[in-house]
Amino acid sequence: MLKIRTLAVAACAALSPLVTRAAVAEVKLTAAEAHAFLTDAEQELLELGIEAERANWVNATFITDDTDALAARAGERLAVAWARYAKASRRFDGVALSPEDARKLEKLRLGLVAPAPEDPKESEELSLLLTRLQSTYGKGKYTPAGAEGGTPGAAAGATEPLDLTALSNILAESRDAEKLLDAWKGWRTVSPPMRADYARFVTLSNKASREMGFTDTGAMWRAKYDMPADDFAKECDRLWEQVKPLYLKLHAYTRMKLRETYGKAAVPADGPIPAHLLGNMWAQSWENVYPLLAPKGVDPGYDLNAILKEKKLDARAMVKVGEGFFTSLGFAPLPQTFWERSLFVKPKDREVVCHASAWNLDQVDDLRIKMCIQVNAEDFVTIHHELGHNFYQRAGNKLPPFFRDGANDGFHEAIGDAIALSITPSYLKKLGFIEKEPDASKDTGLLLNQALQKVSFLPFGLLIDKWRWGVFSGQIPESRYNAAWWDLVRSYQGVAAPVARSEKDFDPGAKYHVSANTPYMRYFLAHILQFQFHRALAKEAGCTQPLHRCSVYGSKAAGAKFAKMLEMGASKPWPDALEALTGQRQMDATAILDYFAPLSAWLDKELAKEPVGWK
Ligand code: X8Z
Ligand code: ZN
Repeated sequence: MLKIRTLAVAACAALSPLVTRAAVAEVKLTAAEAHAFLTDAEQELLELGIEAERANWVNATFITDDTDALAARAGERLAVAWARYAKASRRFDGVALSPEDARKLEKLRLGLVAPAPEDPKESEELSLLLTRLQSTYGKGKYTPAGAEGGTPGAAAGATEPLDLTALSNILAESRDAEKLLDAWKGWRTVSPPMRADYARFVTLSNKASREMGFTDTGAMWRAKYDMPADDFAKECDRLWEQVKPLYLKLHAYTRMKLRETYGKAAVPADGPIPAHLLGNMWAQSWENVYPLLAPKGVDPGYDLNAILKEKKLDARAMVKVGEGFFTSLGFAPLPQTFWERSLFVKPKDREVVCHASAWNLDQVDDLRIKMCIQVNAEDFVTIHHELGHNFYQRAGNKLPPFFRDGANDGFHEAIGDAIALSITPSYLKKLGFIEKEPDASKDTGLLLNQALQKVSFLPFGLLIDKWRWGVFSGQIPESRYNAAWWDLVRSYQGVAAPVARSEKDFDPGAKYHVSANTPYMRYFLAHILQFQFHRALAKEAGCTQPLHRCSVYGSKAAGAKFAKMLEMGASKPWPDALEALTGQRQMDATAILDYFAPLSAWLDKELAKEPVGWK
């Protein structure tokens, strides 16, 4: 899966002389030797990476103590070898390399999300911790008190322990504040046991990062963006400042409408919004409360959730529709093995990691997704998201292994989302899902729904790694893990925990990417980039309508331009890739602001008497 860079390293005998800096200190190394070293590194890391991915796939689709152990072992072998190669590469500092080899060297030094410490005991411990954290999340369940005989307000009627999918469905569908609260609190009973593991993981991961020459793991993560690490942090803040006014308006409108539903005691006029009322387990996107917010008279009058069910689409059929979008742009269909080996539906007989992911197991054509698909609009969009990863993976599969990646990780997350922005009424009509396109007077409803998916996400996308960067740097000590989390949620999202939290809780661990150690700023970037991509694709497809009405379905011209960027993989700095598609060399929030401009003007009118922001 994507988060683990899938190249690998072997601890081979041939390598060991290179590892000993002192042994070669006097020898003047050449560009040819660096080239040979990189070729070896790529090959060995590729092999170990594939091995680790196979173990990870089996582990994520069949969680047991045994598959945990196998995945941890394979992950350790990869991380240890990678760290050894990365350190050995220091001997080529100062050697003039070809641009391609210089970039490969950088990928080698920055490629790992979780580097291994030199001490073998510690690298083993770190790998076990990483696997255990992810599996604890994957197996997480909560049995409501009501199921054992009746606490009022608990998820009544449940007789079985509820997993994340079931609890998330309650958050999405129920309008009973007590039931919502029970599901919200219930999922957060899964994460306190992760707290000690997480703290130990932070210590070991930082140790390894320091051995690699970084001040801490957060600094290593920030260094991956073809610019100095500090500049990257500033770049994220700059983008946030661009979109913040739009977010504040959406927040104020949402709070006003939720107040009408749940009352002003529950939703104060000028305070943060309680986290359990926003339709999502982490309040990270709010489209599930659209029905409570739908403006009268400007609602488009169709519901994709209902349509997918009426049409009796199953999980596989939904994926087929997603594939159809990509092939309409000129991309080759997915290989037969994709259909045979993917996991589309949650198996009943075993534990799996349901969080959606896309894989390329052999780094060539063994593409798969793993997803517990439900027939609803949210998962329909997520399918396009995952397929975006797969088509990007395949587009770069002829590049040298170090370059088989996204231009940056935000690009990888933005590809499928950019395609999903083309799921417009005109496209749904082409699919035969609706008979008639709603006229332009209904655009406000469509845009509001879209904003509840995309704009609501922005501060959440930003704050997860603000928290982790603080944790890795030590600015957030273990004694403040939870308090610091809620400070960030309140300050960026204007959202508050619905009940008191304490340091006995570990609410960050209730989010997949924290337990699975997947960096998160990529999603913030993706929510900016996908609109830049969409704007460029729409232009290429000749769309002259407002951006939100443009669908690039069937446009071979847009597909060809898109493919040009995808085929570059990580071979060039990301501004080059961005330029190939958009003509721009900067990440730029004007595209998302253009897209939502009509909604923004409408919100101004709706909010004439409403406070904006929170105390
Ligand atoms: O994790 C994902 C994808 C897999 S790469 C389903 N996303 C983030 C999340 O669920 O928190 C997509 C949007 C944000
Ligand atoms: Zn993704």
